[in-house]
Amino acid sequence: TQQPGAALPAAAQPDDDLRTGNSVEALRGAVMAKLAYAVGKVQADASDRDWFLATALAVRDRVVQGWQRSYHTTNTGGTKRVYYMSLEFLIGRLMFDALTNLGLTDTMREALSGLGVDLDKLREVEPDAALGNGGLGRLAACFMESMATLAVPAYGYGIRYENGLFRQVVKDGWQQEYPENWLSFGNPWEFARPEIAYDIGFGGHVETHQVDGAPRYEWFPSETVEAVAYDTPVVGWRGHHVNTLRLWSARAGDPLRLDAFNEGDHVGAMADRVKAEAISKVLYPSDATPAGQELRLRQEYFFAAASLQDLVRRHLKKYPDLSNLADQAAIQLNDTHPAIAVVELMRLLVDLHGMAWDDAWRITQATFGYTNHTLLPEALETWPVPLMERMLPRHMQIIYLVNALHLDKLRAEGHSDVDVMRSVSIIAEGWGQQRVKMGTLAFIGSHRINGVSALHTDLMRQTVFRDLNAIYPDRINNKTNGITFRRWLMEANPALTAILVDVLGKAVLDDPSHLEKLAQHAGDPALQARLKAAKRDNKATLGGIIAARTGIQVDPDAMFDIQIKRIHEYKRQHLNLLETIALYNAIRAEPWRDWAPRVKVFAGKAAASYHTAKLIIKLANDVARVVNDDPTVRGKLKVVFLPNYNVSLAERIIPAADLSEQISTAGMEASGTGNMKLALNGALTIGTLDGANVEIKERVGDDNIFIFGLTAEEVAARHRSGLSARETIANSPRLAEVMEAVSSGVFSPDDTDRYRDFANALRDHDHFLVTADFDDYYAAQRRVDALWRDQAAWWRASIMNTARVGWFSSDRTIGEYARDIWDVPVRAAE
Ligand code: HBZ
Repeated sequence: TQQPGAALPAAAQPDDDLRTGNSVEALRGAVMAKLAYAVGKVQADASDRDWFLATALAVRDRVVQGWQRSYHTTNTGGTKRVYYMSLEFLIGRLMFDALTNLGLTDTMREALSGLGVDLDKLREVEPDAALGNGGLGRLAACFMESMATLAVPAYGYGIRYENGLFRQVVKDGWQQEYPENWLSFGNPWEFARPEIAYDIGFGGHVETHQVDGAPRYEWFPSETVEAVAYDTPVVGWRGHHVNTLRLWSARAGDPLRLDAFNEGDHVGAMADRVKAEAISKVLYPSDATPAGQELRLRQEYFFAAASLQDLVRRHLKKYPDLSNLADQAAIQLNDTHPAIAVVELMRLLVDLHGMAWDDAWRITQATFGYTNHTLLPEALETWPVPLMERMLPRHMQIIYLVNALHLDKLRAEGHSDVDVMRSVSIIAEGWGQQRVKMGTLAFIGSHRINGVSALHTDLMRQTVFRDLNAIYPDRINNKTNGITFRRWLMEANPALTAILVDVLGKAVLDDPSHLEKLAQHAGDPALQARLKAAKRDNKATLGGIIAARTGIQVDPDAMFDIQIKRIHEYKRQHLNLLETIALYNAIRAEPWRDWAPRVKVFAGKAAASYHTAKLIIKLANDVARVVNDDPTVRGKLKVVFLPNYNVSLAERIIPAADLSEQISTAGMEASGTGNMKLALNGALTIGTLDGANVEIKERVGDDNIFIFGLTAEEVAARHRSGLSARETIANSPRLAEVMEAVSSGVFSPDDTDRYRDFANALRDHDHFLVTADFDDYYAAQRRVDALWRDQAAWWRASIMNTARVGWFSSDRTIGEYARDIWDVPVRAAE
């Protein structure tokens, strides 16, 4: 007799298993099987996209094993779960995340090459899932990966937008927006869960009845939309733990019910269907400005309500009631977009589960945490009370009651100052219309409120939440942002990663604190040479992309000076452009001098309705055309605007950067996270003392960063002083010359008035203090030039940056959230 399994043919041995085996042969067999049976193609006819699907599905099988294991462990362990609620998850491509974290990248590359297929070509075929705008959405994606890495049992909750962020095309220098349908060829990572669906109500009326002498409220919505779950597994580093990103798709309610509603009116029924399903059709492309419209509020309530029903159902499968909800669930609100969840949970607890108000409020506060991502007054969400009353009548009642009890309590505690009461009230009066302040609601409904960098958190305490902070001094805390090193170092920059492993050992992959040891080698010429060669390769690759997309040829030996982020006046791409023009003028005046050759690269999207931001893109392209066509500055200065910036393009640009532009008006960038990615990859920062730049400076040291400009305090003082920009310009001949050139049409000969108003706005208002910071910025850039000319010193500084920014790992950030906000354990580092 044989041992069980001993007689199995080789193909069925564990490591050759088509579902789970991780050998080259097993992976190759798995991909071939997927191509045949899931994609339905024969090898000879398979396109790159077919191969990508087959490969992704084979990889997914390997993720699913861990997924089921993690689910089982969490479920039987009774551990508290974290729910990260976010209207945005800017996840990008997922194949290399999964391969990297499962340790299968090289094996898969070999398996495919045996089939004549190039894994790195397939990588480019995967659609870039852009279910977010910028920093806030990308942070949510990094956090999902870190929560899986740290084995925090977590769900991400969001919306499965059919259309992610628009695709940017630059035509004649102007941005044009095109729809991005990332799902059109199918999504191999997601699992549709049509059986997990919840009714979400809108509109209608509220009825009151007496139950045991107390009023009970019942909401009768006039419209119902179904939220259907789609699950994507999120695998952590080394595949130990796998979490779920659950995105909701809107589906019109039961068609029979619709028909009844419409009395055989087929056309009307279809119109209702379209209205219902519009909820998950498109991501609002606004960034740092509130979206405003009614559809946006419908999106917010839709996903908040579906997520709460989902987590309440999960809780009640295990426990008799919701009294211990806060011990089992921590809900994090990613900005105020999901803040209506505070009210919805109160409604579920009080109206549907009969809980006493005070108990419900205690549980709600203990369950929620709120992260603020901006202080810009124009970006703080408020909703008109009449709109809320119409769309969510019961919620509006609850908001009024929450507010009344909150203000009563303060009065009872002796607060009476009218301005204070006004500022801490959830309802804003004014302009003849009441509005609901979502930030105040989120604050009142949470036990912890956090900012995303030390400076931002301090400013929160001093400005938007000053009065609330005085009343609840322990609620606001700081959680400086972080980035996942798996994507932003290992996947994006394998050449640098290989050098780091060689010098520091493999442990650096598990624990970024090992990076610090690199500092000892900062002056080592051999290490500098290796890093420089790796960077040069990355720059040559980016140069190829630049040539393919713009036709501009760049020299990989020039300094790559990079500003990549959403286009916004507070981020001051125009400051960079004015300096570019000044430099251009200076080179033309003295072309014989030893200029440090530079390539200035800009990339980023402007909100479709943000006129000035789109004009800044046009200016970048106008300046690029003039500079790149001028033989006098050839070999010394090039300017590039790379279209359609997204996560995948960032993965190519960041490893090729020498200089990182982080030049926002101090006090306005809450944190920034691109600053961290660029420094980790060895770029030196030129920046203001804003957001996390302050903390980067503290870590890399003053000698290894170029700081310039007004501080946040000086910015506030300057705004109070009313100092005029015209005077500032008049006092700077260099700036005056640049302003005159832009204003008079030197860069827009086809339309000499194009930048007239733009320049005049800088002269008259300059809210973002571009003119005030100009001279100091120009001087800082000349210090950059000087350091670049001393390559040994430059590379020493570059190494110090990589060595000292390990702290900005999102594993560290998530560890802090887990400890200080969620009260959940994390897996210890290996
Ligand atoms: O969040 C960004 C901050 O500007 C940035 O400094 C920070 O690093 C990052 C992560 O904390 N904020 C955003 O990205 N905000 C938005 O994208 C946004 C989206 C929709 C809105 C408002 C803001 O309605």
